Parts: sequence; C-alpha cells; structure tokens
Amino acid sequence: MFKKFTYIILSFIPVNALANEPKDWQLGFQSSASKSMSDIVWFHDYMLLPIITGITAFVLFLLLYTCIRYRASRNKVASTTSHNTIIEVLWTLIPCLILIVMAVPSFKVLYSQDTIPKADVTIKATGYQWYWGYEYPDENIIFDSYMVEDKDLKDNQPRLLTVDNEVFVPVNKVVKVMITANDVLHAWALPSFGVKRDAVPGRINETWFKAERTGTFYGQCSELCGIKHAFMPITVNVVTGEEYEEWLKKAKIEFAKEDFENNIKIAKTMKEIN
Ligand SMILES: [Cu+2]
Repeated sequence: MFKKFTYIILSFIPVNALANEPKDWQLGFQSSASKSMSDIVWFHDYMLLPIITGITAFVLFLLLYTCIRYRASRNKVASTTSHNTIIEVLWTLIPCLILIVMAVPSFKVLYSQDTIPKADVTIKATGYQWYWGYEYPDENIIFDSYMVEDKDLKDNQPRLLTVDNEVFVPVNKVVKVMITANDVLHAWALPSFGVKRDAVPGRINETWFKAERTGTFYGQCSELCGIKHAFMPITVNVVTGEEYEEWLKKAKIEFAKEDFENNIKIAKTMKEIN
C-alpha cells in the first residue's frame, strides 16, 4: 500500500520523468522530447488541471454547503423559489468564458502540429496486422519492425515495447512521418514526441516531430486493430547526426529497397545481348 502511495506521489514529480516509456503506476504524461509535446504538457498542467481542480472544488463546496445549511432539522419549511435570472445568466456565461479561455491555446497547439515545416528526414510508416513497415523514401531503405518476444528479450529491453528493427532519426532535425496502413486501421503514436496519427488504408496521413534529445523512445499502435494490437510497438532511436549517417550507410545495404548494383548489371547484360 505504502509502495503504491509512494509511486503516486512520485509520479507528480517531474524529475522522475526522463523516461521515454510508460512506467508502473504512472500518472500524467511521459517526459517530453519535442516542442510539440512540451506545449501539450504545458496546456495540460497549467490550463486544464487548474480549471478542472477549480470546478471540482467549487461543486464540492456547493454540495457540502447545501447539505449542511439546508438540512431538514435546520430548515423546517422548504423554500419554493424556482427561478433566479442572475444565477441562470451566470451559469450560462461563465462556462462559455471558460471554454473560450481554453480554446485559444488549444487551437494554437493543434495548428502548430498540423503545419509541417520543411522536412530534413522523411519516413513512411505502414501499419500491418500486426507489425509496422518503415520506408525512408529518399534513402532507398525499407524494412519491417516486429515486436521482440519475451523469451528473446535482452537486459534492459522493455517488455512489449522492444522491436527487432528500430527506426533511426537524427536529433534536432525535422522528421516528417507519412502514415498509412495496408489492412485495417492502426495508429502511429509516440507519446514523448506528442505524435499520434491514424493509419488508414488507402490514405496517407502526415505528421512531424523534432526530437530535442537523443535516446530510445517507445510508442504503441493506438487504434484497436485486432487480436495482436498490443504487440506492435514502435521504437524510435534518436541519435546524433554522425551516428545517423553511419546507420544510413549500414541500412542502405541491409535494407536496400532495390538492388541498384544488380539492376545496373542486368541492364548492362541486356545491352550486350542486344
Ligand atoms: Cu494496430
């Protein structure tokens, strides 16, 4: 019991938060690694939470006050009042004002996510039952990314979140993600980047992020897509520019979409034959 309580208290303290994956007894968001997520966290912590707390406390106060002040023993003859114009105007106007106050920063965050800056790296993620396929269209790279089963996990690899082939992206660069699916609806979601987009068959949705620190970040498919929906995680490695270049070199051989050299050979042979 004490342990649970400590977890709950700890989860309110942002220091615990440099984790890029969900934690036991977590409350609140995973730590942010992009401006977009920082905006979302700000909106939640400094707009929504105070408003929710205020409204809840106010309603609780009204309930308690009414229960005590107008209890039967103290209030023998009940009032027959049924309308009060001022109160009715107030309880219409005040919620309207609260909504307007919330809408302004909310739309700002929403639109900033929707406007994709010039991309440094483009990735295409395709949802399949039940794994993700990735493509780097500018780099001639294509690979599939399957979850690693419990029995094959190495030390420090989180259960249900580790994949065999991870996505690599450079830090502090705009990464555009094109998201689609090949069978049913999926959703590509990475909490630390504030990214979540539906993967719809026959349609390409776009989103973007700019990771502000290096590390391994975990996400999951976030649209119920069938029996193994829980087993198609997303792992993104944010690395430095040089490390990314190095990975690209290796990936271009290992995950080459088309074997260019072989194609050239075939073309040459064809020419000779003719
Ligand atoms: Cu799915």
